[in-house]
Amino acid sequence: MKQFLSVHDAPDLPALVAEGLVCKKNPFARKQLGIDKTLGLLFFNASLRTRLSTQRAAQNLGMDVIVMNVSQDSWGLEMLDGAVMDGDKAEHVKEAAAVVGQYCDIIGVRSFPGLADRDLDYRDEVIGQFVRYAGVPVISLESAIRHPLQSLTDLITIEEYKKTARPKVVLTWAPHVKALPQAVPNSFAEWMNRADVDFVITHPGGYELDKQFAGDARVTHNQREAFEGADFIYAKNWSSFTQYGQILSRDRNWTVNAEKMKLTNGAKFMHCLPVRRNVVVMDEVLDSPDSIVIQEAGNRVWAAQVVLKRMLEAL
Ligand code: AN0
Ligand code: CP
Repeated sequence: MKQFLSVHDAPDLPALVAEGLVCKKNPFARKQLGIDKTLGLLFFNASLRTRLSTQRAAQNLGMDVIVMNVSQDSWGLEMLDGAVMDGDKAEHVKEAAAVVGQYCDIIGVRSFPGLADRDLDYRDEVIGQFVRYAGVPVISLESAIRHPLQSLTDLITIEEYKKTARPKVVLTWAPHVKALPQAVPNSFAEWMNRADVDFVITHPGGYELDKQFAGDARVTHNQREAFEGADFIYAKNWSSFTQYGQILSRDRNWTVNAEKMKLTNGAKFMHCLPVRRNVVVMDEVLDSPDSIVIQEAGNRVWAAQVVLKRMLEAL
């Protein structure tokens, strides 16, 4: 594997998921693979799970890890090629990415969208510029429009917990107080559309995802209908794609609660975290045995480890 930016870098999904579960069974089996190799993790935005699970995965493979909070601790980076740099940005990504590539064998980058300019965000240029200029393999730690390590984790988790060969998986929009990216639902849809699952998306009108991610997935504005017979409920808030970056609804009728979970086929509740309790989902669901959010977050290690393993094997 030369890069991990989207599902397109993972053509053999069932094999990748199975290999992730092998890592989980025997985390230290390939402890020699990463000896004398260094992973660099660059964060333009906050993180708990991605930051720690990816470090843990690298350690399991014997790698060294260096981490930087780019926005706080480094120079302001200009992303635009050809820019006249007479503003507040001290360094161009062309040098910065290439320099980090001198120190690291693999680089991970997290960078959220601005949610102001859709065309700009959907060019996904921060991660793109690192891929262009780093000279080493790049892993997306969540870009402006995708979160592939989360989606691989989610697929591993569904594989672990499914009770039928082809489970019904429902992505439901849920309310939130802040405008959030579409990266997690975009990626989740992109991965579920390629997995062997019965995939349904439910959201209020105006929250349609970009067609390149939603594909031909069934979409309904009726959340209760979507929940009927579901094996997995995957909740997430996102801001509007069509009215870009806007909050169109704060309707708490979309909050996931125990009464709605009763409509399902004993579904497991999933969320990528961080989650706002009693806004996105009620305590009664999150604290019930049906919630697998902690196990899901735990699986972030195995998604990162299988990706790092494949990259190390290809160095
Ligand atoms: C981020 C998002 O929605 O993309 C990160 C999720 C992994 N969430 C928040 O900012 C709350
Ligand atoms: N799910 C996830 O990516 O969490 P963090 O933002 O804490 O890394």
